[in-house]
Amino acid sequence: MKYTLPPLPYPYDALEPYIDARTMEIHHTKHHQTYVDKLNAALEKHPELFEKPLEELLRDPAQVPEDIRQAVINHGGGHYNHSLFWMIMGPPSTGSLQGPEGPSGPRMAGQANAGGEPSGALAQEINQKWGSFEKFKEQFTNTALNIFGSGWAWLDIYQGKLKICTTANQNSILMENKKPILGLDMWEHSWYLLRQNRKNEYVDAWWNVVNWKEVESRYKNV
Ligand code: MN3
Repeated sequence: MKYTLPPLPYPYDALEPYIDARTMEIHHTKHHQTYVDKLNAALEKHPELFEKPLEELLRDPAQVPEDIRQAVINHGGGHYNHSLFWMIMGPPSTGSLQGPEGPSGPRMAGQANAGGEPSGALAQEINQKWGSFEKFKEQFTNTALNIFGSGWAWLDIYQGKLKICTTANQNSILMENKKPILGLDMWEHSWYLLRQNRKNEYVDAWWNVVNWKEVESRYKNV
């Protein structure tokens, strides 16, 4: 089956004012769509690969024929990374979000309370490993800002433990046997329209839209 662009689980303006609607729309309908299209175009040369889960191809790209291997790494990785990225964000718990019935209406299920801090077992492991959530946040932020060129910062699980790591381009961390639970897109298209060169503002703002409930559920389902 051909890959298709997954719909965003919230409207384009839902992450305002931290990530603007125009950036979200272009990022989703142009950038992500292009990864989907180019992944499909590559796999059409070896259609039997449509039957395999994308995770499997990304975990072990050696099984992908050489003529499309790099295209699958780039565009399959791009599709996988962005699909995760949309899910681990959500409307901030303070800000302009309103429920479907207006300011006094209920928030949409599963869409509230982004930002803040994780809870439960994930919070415990973060505190154990980094000392506090603030220290974790600082290290993740520094790691993201130190990426040279385009790439991603990740909170992942490797050999049963939480780690912070980065990948270049659209490389998937599945290739390194790591499981991503939180990812931050550090390609310029993620912030340039709103913030130009001020990528530190983008990272600071992004923490307000992290959907920790989703990250926690990925942490539990390892
Ligand atoms: Mn992107």
